[in-house]
Amino acid sequence: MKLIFQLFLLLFFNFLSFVYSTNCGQYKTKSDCIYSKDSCKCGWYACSSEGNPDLGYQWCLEGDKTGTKKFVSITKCSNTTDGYIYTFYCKKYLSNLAIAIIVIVGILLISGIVYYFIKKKKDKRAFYEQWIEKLLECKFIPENIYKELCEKCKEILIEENNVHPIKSPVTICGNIHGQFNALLEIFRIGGELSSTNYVFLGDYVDIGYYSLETFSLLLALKIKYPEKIFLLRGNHESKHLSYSLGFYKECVKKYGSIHPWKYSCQVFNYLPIAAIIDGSIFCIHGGLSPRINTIDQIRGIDRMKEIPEKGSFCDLIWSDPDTDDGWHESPRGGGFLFGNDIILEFCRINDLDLICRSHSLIQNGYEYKFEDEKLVTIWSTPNFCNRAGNSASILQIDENLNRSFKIFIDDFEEKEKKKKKKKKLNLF
Ligand SMILES: [Mn+2]
Repeated sequence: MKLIFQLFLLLFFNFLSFVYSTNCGQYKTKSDCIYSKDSCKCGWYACSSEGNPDLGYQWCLEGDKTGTKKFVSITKCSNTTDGYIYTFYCKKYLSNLAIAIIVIVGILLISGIVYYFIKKKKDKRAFYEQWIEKLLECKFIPENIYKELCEKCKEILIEENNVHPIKSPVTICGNIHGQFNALLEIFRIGGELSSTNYVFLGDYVDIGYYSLETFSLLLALKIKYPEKIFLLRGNHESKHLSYSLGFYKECVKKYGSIHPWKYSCQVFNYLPIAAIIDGSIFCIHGGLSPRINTIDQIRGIDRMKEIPEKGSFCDLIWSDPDTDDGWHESPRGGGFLFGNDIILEFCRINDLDLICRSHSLIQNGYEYKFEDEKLVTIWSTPNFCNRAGNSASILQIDENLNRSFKIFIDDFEEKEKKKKKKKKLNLF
């Protein structure tokens, strides 16, 4: 394909140079030719010394305004050395021909370029598909491919807003923390991408053993389905936490290099802070901030950086709801504890039905913090750390914004044993 494209370019530019360099003769003036238009019956004519200068003949050509020419006669010129106006004819002729050919070549060129890019896009899709196949088997991919995934994902994420708008139906997923089985289970029970979008509330890495595979698969799916998969930022998507809580060590162990961790940290900085579903369900990793009253204020945050230790950006990622009204210091060290009065006020100001967040382990997989059901915590890692014994959940929102939770537990090993033949996961 590349060769055809180059050939097109070559032909096109060769032709252009041919048109502009062609000179059928030295144009002088009409009067240089002894035969004037009146004395010659031709509409256009040319006296050419190229014909046969010794014999003193002139080429006499006839044509009309449409550019059609025909040879009429050869008439003897009395002064053939006095030049010719052959150029006049020749250029006219060429200009029409040139336009026709330029149009044809132009069309071919444009269709060639369009075809080239469509083909390239398809090839790229096929390229990611083969790695997705591998990642679905919980195998990590070569370092150069992982680097490419990160680079490509940054290009997509930079286009997304701090508060990214998402349309229902959508499946909302909480913390995963490198438990790869949990991610596969989410897709199994959540359904195919043709029937639902997915938004993940952050904390993909650290603690579990498969942070790299989990994050890689999410990146690859984000690239393949940028309008279907949405990844928000959790507090673990930071240099500081992912260095000390497992992801860094896992990268070094699996790749023998710190570079994949560095590429990942760059991607972390591009992840959106929040999402809003059909304008009424607000999704965030942690919670609210005393410095933020409106969603518009979140849109103004510069997110392309490490999560700061304090300030509104930090609060949104780190805060937790609490039974006491008002704002209180958080035992986590970052963010705040906020009460139901704060939640109700934020929902009222921003016309929200629900705030969806993760960030806290919930024994039953999800929890409405208060009876009015304006804030829910979703946790998607069953049996956290292989010892918490908790259930996990996802929240599905349909086109009418009806909510339904799907609960799952850590019974993956038993399921595997039961399966005589391993059924391939069909996501799409
Ligand atoms: Mn968290």
